[in-house]
Amino acid sequence: MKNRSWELSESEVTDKKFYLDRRRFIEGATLGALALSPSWVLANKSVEGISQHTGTRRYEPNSPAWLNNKIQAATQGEYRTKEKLTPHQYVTQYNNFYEFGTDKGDPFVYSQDLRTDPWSLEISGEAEVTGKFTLEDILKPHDLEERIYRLRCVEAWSMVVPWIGISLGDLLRRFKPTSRAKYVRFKTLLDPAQMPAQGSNFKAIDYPYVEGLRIDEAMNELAFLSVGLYGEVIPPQNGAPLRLIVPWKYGFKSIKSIVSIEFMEKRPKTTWEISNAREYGFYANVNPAVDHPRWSQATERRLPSSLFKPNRIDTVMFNGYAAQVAHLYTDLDLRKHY
Ligand SMILES: Nc1nc2c(c(=O)[nH]1)N[C@H]1C(S)=C(S)[C@@H](COP(=O)(O)O)O[C@H]1N2
Ligand SMILES: [Mo]
Repeated sequence: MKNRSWELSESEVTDKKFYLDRRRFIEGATLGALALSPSWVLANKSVEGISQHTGTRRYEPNSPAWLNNKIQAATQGEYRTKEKLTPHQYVTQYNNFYEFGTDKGDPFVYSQDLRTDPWSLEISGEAEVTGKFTLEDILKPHDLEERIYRLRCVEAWSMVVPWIGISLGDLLRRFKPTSRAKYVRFKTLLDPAQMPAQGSNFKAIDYPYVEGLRIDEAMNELAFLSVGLYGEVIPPQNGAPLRLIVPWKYGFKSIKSIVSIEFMEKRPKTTWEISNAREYGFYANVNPAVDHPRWSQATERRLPSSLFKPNRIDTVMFNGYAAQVAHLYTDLDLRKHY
């Protein structure tokens, strides 16, 4: 294979058997670094869910057979990194999914009953083909591939995750976007009965969660839709059954549990921009030279990270994907368009 610019360091075996062996190993251990108490407690939830937090019980996907089969048939894609994978337990128990609470452990505890089958995706706006499609219709023509990407949160932590899914551009082209399609808007499911924080009186952000990309960003080779991770169906806390992955941008662009994709002429307003435009821009490209008003972006904590082993590394422009995406921004002042 060609020497790829995103292959930054040490090699690691990544086949599925390895995942499963590793999984068995990490499940035996507890995850001391994670806070075990949710930010709020749901009146109608038993404490039973909390016991999952000890890491002894694995997520049992109730996903349909066709999807499990597709995931099992996924091939190794060419987008990889030689960096160490972030352990499964961190990837699936240290999450941002505000619909289920704002503590990192909340999504794992409160999302397990999310109904992901049946699931439908509405395609609308500036395209020749629009309508409501089942997840199966969406995925049917595509073979799944595994891509190992870095995920860099604006909170200055990062992970390395083996996702399984499809190229976003390959999917979008099927709907034949018109020449007026300059942007793409994505929306997360709005369902307070299933996503308890959406019904709270003290919402951290507006719902449904909305994200967007410029059409050329959406068509970039790196933009990805994930339906799996670590060789299995993606668990709810990571955005089941379908979530976006935009590895050169801060994690908040990688919207979870998508129910709508709309081709638009005008730039959509996105959730974090609406909540605080000074702190979160539309572009949100990973950029060590442009600090967030409340914290530096020059370095990041690569998980697992602890007080004694912070594992702090330098943040790289475009999260290490400049060769693939820098050309998208040659006309843009990235200080102004953060
Ligand atoms: N719908 C929705 N999508 C979301 C979020 C969210 O709160 N709601 N959080 C974002 C943020 S801030 C990050 S860092 C990533 C985290 O993805 P992970 O939990 O799979 O690591 O999801 C993003 N997608
Ligand atoms: Mo984030």
